[in-house]
Amino acid sequence: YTPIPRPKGYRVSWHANPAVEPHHFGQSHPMKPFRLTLTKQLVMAYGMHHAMDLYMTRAATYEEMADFHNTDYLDFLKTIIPSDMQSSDQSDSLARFNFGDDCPVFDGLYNYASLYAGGTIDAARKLCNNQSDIAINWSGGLHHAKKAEASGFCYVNDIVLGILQLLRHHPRVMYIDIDVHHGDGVEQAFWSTDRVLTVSFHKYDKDNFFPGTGALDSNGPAHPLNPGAHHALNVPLNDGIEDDDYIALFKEIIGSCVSTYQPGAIVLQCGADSLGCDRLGCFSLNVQAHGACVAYTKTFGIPLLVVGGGGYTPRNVSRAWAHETSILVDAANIIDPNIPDAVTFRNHFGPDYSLFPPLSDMRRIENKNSRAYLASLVRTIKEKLRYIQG
Ligand code: TV1
Ligand code: CA
Ligand code: ZN
Repeated sequence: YTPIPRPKGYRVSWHANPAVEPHHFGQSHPMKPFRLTLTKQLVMAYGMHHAMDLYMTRAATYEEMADFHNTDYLDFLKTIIPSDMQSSDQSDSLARFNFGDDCPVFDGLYNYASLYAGGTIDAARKLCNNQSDIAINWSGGLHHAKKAEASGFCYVNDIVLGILQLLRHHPRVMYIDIDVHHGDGVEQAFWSTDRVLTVSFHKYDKDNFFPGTGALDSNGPAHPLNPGAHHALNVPLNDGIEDDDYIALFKEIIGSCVSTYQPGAIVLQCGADSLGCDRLGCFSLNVQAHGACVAYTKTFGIPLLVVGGGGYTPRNVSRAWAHETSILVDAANIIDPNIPDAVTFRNHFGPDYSLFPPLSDMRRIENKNSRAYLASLVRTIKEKLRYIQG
């Protein structure tokens, strides 16, 4: 391969710890940390690691995680072991902290959660110290975790911890979430402050799609004394949204939000379950369209923290995150769309061995988002932005 040169005019940092990758949620559980191994193999086979500063991240400390999480929850997380899942004297705590099928107790759980959280905190600090302009942690992005509760495969909310770091240096931080699920944990953590504007794009079906929150008119507690009122924006979508509509919607909404709010830093959650053919998702996006959102967010030239999130078809998750890494190091136009021969686990990318298989055609889902509906979303969100100041 040819090493990718460093981008001109800005610095990109990569924050990872390989010890995250071997964790197993359990036999049939959809969350597979192995997708991070596949992502890293692609990034290295393309020579992109030469274009970034590489940091081996450390586990977040208990005290760092306690910046957001309750200590009784962290104490439980730290001590619980897999055999406790069957134990009757733990069943109250397991229920209280929402452990179960979605959030199982597996070997090394505390290590796993503190490692991905440490990556996002380190990435945020590099941005704050002006040692990086774009900081990437693909193992983070676990947007559902609450102060004292696991939720939706998420145990520690690394995004909240990263934003808390950024708030030490920036008056306003904007959070963008393109995971197919609603970014409820991040929204809730900051819905009483006007210093964070959260914007989530997601499939919304109150009764039939997790987590069931994130309606267009759900914008945080509307109490007149709440400075955070109106600072949670939601873009609820239906099944089958396609590339051009999604990109246009993303640009319209995010462009307006950035020019109104004037954030000092942006956090972008790149959940790859919004791709077509995802095991849990229901959108019809191709890798290029998912990447176009990352490319557009980068055009603002604002310090950018990029994290992963969902994504349940590992070969496509790694395609998207490798492509997005190439966008962030300004190499998308020079990397080979055919997956290099040297990639470890290359068999996962057959039979096409392409970085851009036609995901939108491989599993047809009827597009239930009419142009009129999408136009009404844009109109309503622009009206909501009138309450927001930069
Ligand atoms: C074990 C084994 C757990 C197989 C969970 C899909 C499984 C799911 C499993 C699953 C599954 C969900 C719910 C229902 C809440 C439950 C990382 C009352 C085939 C950020 C989290 C989705 C998404 C949770 C996380 C959802 C993220 N869907 N098989 N579980 N209950 N949970 O619907 O946003 O991507 O599906
Ligand atoms: Ca989302
Ligand atoms: Zn998701």
